[in-house]
Amino acid sequence: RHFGDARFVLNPCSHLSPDDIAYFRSVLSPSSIVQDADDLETFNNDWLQKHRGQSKLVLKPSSTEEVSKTLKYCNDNMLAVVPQGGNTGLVGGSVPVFDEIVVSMSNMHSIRSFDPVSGALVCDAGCILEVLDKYLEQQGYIMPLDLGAKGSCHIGGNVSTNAGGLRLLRYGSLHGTVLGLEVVLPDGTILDNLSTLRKDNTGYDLKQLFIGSEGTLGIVTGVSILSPKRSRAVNVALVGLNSFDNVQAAFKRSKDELSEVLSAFEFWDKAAIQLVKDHLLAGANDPLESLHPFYVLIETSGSNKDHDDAKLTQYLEGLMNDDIVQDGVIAQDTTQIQNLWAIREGIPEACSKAGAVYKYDISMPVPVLYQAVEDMKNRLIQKNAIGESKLFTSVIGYGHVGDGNLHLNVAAHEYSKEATDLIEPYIFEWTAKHAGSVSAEHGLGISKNNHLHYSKSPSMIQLMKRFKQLIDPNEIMNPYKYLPDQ
Ligand code: FAD
Ligand code: S2G
Ligand code: ZN
Repeated sequence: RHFGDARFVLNPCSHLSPDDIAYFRSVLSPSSIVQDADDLETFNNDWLQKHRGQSKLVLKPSSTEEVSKTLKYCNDNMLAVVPQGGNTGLVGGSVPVFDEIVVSMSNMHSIRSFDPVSGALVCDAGCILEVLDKYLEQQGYIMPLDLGAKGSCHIGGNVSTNAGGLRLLRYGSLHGTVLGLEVVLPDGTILDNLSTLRKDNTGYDLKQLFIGSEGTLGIVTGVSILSPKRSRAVNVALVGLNSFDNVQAAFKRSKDELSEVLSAFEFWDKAAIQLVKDHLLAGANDPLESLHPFYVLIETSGSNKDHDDAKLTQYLEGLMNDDIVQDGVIAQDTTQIQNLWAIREGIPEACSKAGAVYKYDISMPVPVLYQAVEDMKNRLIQKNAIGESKLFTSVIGYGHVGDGNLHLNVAAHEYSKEATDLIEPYIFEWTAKHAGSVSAEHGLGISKNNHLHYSKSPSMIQLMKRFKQLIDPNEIMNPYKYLPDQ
């Protein structure tokens, strides 16, 4: 992001003073205050290494009270703040644009309570997703979401981005599984809505407004989430297919024949697996003998292994007999299950190793899901912009079929205005034309905030702005992001 970019109307936030540091030292422990230039680096750079801030101060509060005092002071003194969880966000939302103060939730990682009857888990926002899933595994339960970033992302960040991920098909969105939130507002008010009730129809459901608000309304400090029982029997199969029509046919059949035990249906194309083989699986063999135009990973999760095995085998045999799939394997043990998932979860990393990758996380009706990849490829061919010694090297498609969510990645040698202009606004116009959303699950951050109008009406955007004004009148919360620039 170029500094002094004419786009940014510098909001009237002030800059740090020695008095500010003195105040934070009076509230937080010395180890919770980071000012060393080297230590600041990780907090100023996003996972894609595409967005870089200049923050001179990172605060790591250890309690909701400390967050409240910190935010109130920042609000009273017009100091801009970027809340940060695991910093795995992909839209530039988790790092400063200029020298905003980073409030990192990494020191708030306690599990507060777990109810083994309902599965209601209450924890600090800074708990790492994978740590929570391992804790629940001991209790016979499972987190209702799973992402490739599980080893670093925080549940507070997941809630703040309304993360989707690999299990949404089975367990639904966080708008359904989050039972309550504890949130600190910019003025320091602590909203204690950490309910563990499944039903509570008393007034506006305020937590919903913070789910997916990306740090622009307040800081999530506590999460109450409903975790389902962990299935005793998990199966994973990988199949190779010749067309996306066959991917759709396999998906439709999976809903009929696997039905209640279906827990994931992920696809990727040949370009994706080629990158994984080139950059991650070096040497390891491809589980399917030859390269296929498309791959689908199917997971079932149920209570009776024999029953599920029979269902899955019958489903796969039917696909083979009807020439919907060309090849397939069923994992025989947990190691093979992990190896198959590692291919799918390795695609983002493999893409980022392919060069400067332009990422588009779009949702649309399933029938046109892969059309976006084909139309993009054709466009770049027509523009003579893809291939050896051209601007772009490959166009990759993968994602969550059941959610109608495509991850379109366009790999270039480097980020440039010329490359960007060949893809944008084309991809956003394409998505709007196909009644899709320009951000299915990754959110808006600073990458998509000025493309919001492709998916939301002026009246919707106007109401969002009014709500932002109501909650954060000083505009200290994650400025320059999420909503369109003035
Ligand atoms: P951060 O990146 O730290 O922050 C994300 C946003 O939330 C920022 O705007 C930040 O200001 C705000 N925020 C963070 N914590 C808080 C808080 N406590 N209170 C208020 N605001 C806060 N995303 C998906 O949806 N589905 C996927 O399948 C998926 N897979 C991924 C795979 C990989 C390999 C990677 C690198 C990322 C993936 N992501 C995916 C994107 C990212 O992991 C998610 O957006 C995740 O929810 C971000 O969590 P985080 O803790 O890293 O948040
Ligand atoms: C996924 C991760 C990020 C990306 O793998 O499901 O959400 O787009 C993505 O590579
Ligand atoms: Zn995804």
